Amino acid sequence: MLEPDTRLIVALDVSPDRAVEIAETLDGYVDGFKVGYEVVLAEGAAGIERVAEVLEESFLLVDLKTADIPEISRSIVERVSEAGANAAIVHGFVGPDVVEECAEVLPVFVVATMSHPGAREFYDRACRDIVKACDDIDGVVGYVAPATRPERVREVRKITDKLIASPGVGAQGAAPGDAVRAGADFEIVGRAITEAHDPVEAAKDLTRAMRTSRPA
Ligand code: 3DU
Repeated sequence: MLEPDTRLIVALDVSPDRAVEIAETLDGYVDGFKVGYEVVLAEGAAGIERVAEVLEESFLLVDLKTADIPEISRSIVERVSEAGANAAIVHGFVGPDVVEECAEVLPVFVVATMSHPGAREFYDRACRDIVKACDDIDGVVGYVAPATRPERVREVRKITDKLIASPGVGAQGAAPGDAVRAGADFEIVGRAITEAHDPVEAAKDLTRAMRTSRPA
């Protein structure tokens, strides 16, 4: 289910109606879709359910970047799981106890560090320790590491065999294939697809670019 093929995950940071429309159109063309606060704040868990219902082939990753105490984080992931998600994204900086609780419920991608410039201030310093602390946890299927800074993807790749999903392609400046070449399994792309004149063509162009990229 979470196996990389096209290597593309589409971030649906759009209205629930638009998310459903894009998910229906691109189901099977891309490995997965990611929904987060944009959909959940509009319609609650029902927004996740609507996207999950139209997917037959691609997986659904829910990104609430959960970062609360273990019990609350677990209950968030339980709701996400009930709504039909195949995996959830949980922050790594909160510690392995939080990650472990969540990973008992649903496969988890742990944020190892982030794509924006401010992540250099604090998150990057914790990146290696986060991966080392979470790598033996059953249910941790992978990490989120930034396409904008492929050296961080390489750092994570060196210490784990688990999946790496990398956001930051397109709108945030990384080129398609940068993160895959550094060792990522998936690239997460939002606005470069959702704001494209033709999202289907944009997704196809990106999958072609990623297919030609091979890990260094
Ligand atoms: O910049 P884009 O429109 O391609 O969207 C990137 C998505 O990935 C968006 O949903 C954002 O919340 C998520 N993300 C990052 O951009 C950076 C991270 O470090 C982690 C998640």
